[in-house]
Amino acid sequence: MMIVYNYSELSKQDIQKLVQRNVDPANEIRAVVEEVIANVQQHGDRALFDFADRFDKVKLDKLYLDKTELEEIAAAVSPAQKAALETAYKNIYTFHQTQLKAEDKVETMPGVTCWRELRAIEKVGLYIPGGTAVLPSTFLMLGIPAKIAGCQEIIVCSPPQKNGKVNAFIAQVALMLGIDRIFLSGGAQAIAAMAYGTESIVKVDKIFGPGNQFVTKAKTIVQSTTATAIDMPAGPSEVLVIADETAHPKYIAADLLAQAEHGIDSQSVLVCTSNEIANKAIQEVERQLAVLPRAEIAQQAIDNSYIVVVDHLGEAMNFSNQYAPEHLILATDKWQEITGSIINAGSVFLGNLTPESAGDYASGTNHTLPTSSYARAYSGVSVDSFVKKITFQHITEDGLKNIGPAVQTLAELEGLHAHANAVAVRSNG
Ligand code: HSO
Ligand code: ZN
Repeated sequence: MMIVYNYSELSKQDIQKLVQRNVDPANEIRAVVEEVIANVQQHGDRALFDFADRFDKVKLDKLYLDKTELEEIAAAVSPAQKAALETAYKNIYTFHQTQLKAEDKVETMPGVTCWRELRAIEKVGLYIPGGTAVLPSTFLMLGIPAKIAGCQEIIVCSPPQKNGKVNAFIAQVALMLGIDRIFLSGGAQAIAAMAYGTESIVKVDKIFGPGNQFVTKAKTIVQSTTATAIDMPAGPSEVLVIADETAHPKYIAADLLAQAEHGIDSQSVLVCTSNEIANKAIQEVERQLAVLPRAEIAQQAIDNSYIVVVDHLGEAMNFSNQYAPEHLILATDKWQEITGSIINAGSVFLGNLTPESAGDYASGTNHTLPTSSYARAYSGVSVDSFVKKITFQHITEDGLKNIGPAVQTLAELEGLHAHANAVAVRSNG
């Protein structure tokens, strides 16, 4: 059951406590993960076979599925399912494609030109989880921007099912993306394999993708022990719904539950402008929850969730900015009046007809987003996440005359004479 708080009765400390989540650094997880990483570093592919046996309960004779095998597996996807995946693919592609923009060159002084150019990260690793819910949509959300960016090598790891294969939808997405190999490895071992490389898995430059606590811990460890970057530290998924009297309790409840069914540690927060809305939403949550196939999971997440009653939408926004939600739903017809005051959020859903599910799957935006209040400083995954922006500059003879004196003076005031010389030798012929 969701606890209801009254915003006006909450102290600063109460709010701080309410918005805090997943602060436990899970050090017992670190020990397990470090051992897995060491094992993969030492034994490479052999360790991956052993872990598949131990954790995924499958004896693999080969570490990957090739194109022919993926085609065989994907044959089980129905035409309607394929069409839905294609709609999602098209919208995500269309939205992300516009992110690849060249920047203008800037002449900062006559003869001194600076600019930035994009270069794709050469080798990226995508981790597609296979836990309680297999998420082919996550594969689309990572694979499409990687393709648009032009990454040369895209390594994909996903845990094998008991039959030593991946789910048909994952296979289908691989084919749509033109990826013809999926490595059958999951958990921390897959992250270690992509960070250090094994006989058959190439060491990548950046690792993407959500996962359980072991996967997330492995990502944070390899980030500091190798030169491998990660997309972001992704925690359990969360939503914050802001609702006023123009909202529909039925819709609010459905959105809260869509989040809750992700996992027992998911969080759904409702911030609403009256006790009446809160009570109606609670009733609706109970009604809808009762018939959900994943009710057991959703119930636990709902128990870990809460409602804050505020006096007005400004106050709601204030709380939301402190929470910095991964997903923010503005369940109000007055959404246009408050979007300007959003400071911290991963992805925002405007009005009563825009469910988070649309963005989770098919509207076009990315669903790989900062959780656990990382939205204060991080953005969600986009084409930007798969490129580097390299700065360039060119100086002409005139330019050197213009900029030279300032550079020499600055070099001398820092006591770095070789720096000054690098200008002087060019200026004095
Ligand atoms: N809400 C999840 C994404 C997802 N939902 C995948 C359904 N499938 C994190 O943004
Ligand atoms: Zn979702």
